[in-house]
Amino acid sequence: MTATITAFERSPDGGKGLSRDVRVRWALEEVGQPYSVRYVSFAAMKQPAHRAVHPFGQIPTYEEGNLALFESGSIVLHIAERHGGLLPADPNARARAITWMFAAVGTVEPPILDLQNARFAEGHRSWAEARLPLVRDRIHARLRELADRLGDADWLDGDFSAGDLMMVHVLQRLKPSGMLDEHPRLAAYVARAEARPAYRRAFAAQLAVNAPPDQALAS
Ligand code: GTB
Repeated sequence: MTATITAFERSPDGGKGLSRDVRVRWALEEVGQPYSVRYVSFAAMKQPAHRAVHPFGQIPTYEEGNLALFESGSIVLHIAERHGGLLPADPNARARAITWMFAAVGTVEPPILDLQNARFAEGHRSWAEARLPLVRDRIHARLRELADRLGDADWLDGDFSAGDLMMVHVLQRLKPSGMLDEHPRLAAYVARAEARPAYRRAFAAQLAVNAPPDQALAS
């Protein structure tokens, strides 16, 4: 049964691939499953019909038969558990890959989201500029720890997994800030993941909807 996911009718990032539907598109591409997309406006996201699937009025969602899910991490885990290619068969290795998924959204993503809040939601406050160095320091501390663990390996634990998929998408959010470039191992890790054919298909699919036509054609 073909799953239907939701994505922004027009992503605020203009097609940079930073909205969280890309995690789901990418996972589906990695496991070779087709999907359809229902595009929703900001207004539609807050309507009862969408909130019936996503209580917080956000994207992405995932619907397959009578199953409806929200939360990108949970959706990616569901896809990875039902189709081969994103989780190892060995139970311990599988548990470790899932641990990296949680680490991505629970440990690495929060300080990165804090930077977005500090710059945009709180940017007009008198104290906003003074807070930024603290926010950046916390991100760099996490990135150093992550880079130390990655070391010279290609992926976080053996083969590419759903843990890498989630971690890479979290890290991509830092690209516009230039902060990732200060951690060459992580920049290379993200570039390696972006070179995967499944990622490229997922990126192209969202770009086709979000970018001006000339940019989408050039990609
Ligand atoms: N924890 C949830 C998950 O992982 O699924 C978070 C979902 C979430 O924040 N969704 C965002 C959303 O629906 C879209 S991805 N926001 C609308 C709202 O809350 O009203 C977040 C996002 C937005 C914009 C950019 N961008 O422009 O770069 C990147 C990411």
